[in-house]
Amino acid sequence: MGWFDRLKAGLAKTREALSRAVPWGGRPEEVLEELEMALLQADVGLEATEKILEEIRKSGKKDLKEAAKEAIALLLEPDERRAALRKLGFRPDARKRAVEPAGHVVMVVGVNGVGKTTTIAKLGQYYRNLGRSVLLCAADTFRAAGSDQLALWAERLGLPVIKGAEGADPAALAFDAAQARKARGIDLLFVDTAGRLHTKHNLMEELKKVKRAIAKAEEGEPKEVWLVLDAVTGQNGLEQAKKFHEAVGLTGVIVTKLDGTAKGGVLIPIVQTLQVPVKFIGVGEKPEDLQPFDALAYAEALLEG
Ligand SMILES: Nc1nc2c(ncn2[C@@H]2O[C@H](COP(=O)(O)OP(=O)(O)OP(=O)(O)O)[C@@H](O)[C@H]2O)c(=O)[nH]1
Ligand SMILES: [Mg+2]
Repeated sequence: MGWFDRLKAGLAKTREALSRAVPWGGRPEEVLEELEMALLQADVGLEATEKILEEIRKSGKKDLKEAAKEAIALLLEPDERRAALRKLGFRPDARKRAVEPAGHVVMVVGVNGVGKTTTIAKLGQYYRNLGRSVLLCAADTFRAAGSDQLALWAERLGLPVIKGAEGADPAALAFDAAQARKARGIDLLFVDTAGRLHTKHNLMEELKKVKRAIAKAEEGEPKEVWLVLDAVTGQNGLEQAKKFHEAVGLTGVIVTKLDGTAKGGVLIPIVQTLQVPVKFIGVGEKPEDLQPFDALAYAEALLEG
């Protein structure tokens, strides 16, 4: 299966909910009314839904499906990038372009069970396949199974991993890993973190500490802090996301489990609320099911067929 078919297969539930509900060939006002309902059902949220309808009307396009695709694709970009795309007359088509982390260290955060550890393993494989050297750090030391899980993946993929004993200080471990990366001249370090509930204040404090420790080992790093969100939680994930953003300053979002939900529209309010780009999406459990995010392809996969 090609990557676009995989994306489409992963988004099947959301697409069915969207396209079945909208009579694309009908009267324009009727189409827009049904589209509005369908977008709300797909967890796009009121504000972003209104913006999409406004974009469609403004476009003056007769082909409403095409106009909807472009409007959704634009709203899947943070304001700054969207403005740049519009000014240059580019459609937001970055198809199959690789996602290049800004620096060398990517810290990965998110509440428990969203898919951080498996995503890191998939990222390790993705960048290794692009010819980069990769180091993994299992700074989820709150439970033994957390770091063992990453170590097992690392072994399977043949990637080096730095892990500590259960209960070890995650900040100290991240510090060691950042130093090791520098010393060994490894291209990319991915730091896995624990995902206890965001309502427990100390998780955020712990993550801040991990971030500071990485900066101590390597000035300016981590250049990337990626939040993993589970699409199944839909709009509920947004409040969490804001808390993480406040605590550690996100530079990107990865949305997993899009294959398990009809609420794939939630990416739009995520981007609009955080003003942070989506870097990758997960549309299944296999390594190939983690894909670099492409707004136009995503919009197409939502509305096509
Ligand atoms: N269907 C589906 N399952 C996924 C996807 N990404 C991850 N998973 C599954 O989600 C489950 C939890 O993944 P983990 O990687 O352990 O999650 P975590 O965030 O590290 O969890 P904690 O370490 O407990 O905080 C696993 O069974 C994964 O296979 C996805 O895109 N689609
Ligand atoms: Mg984990």
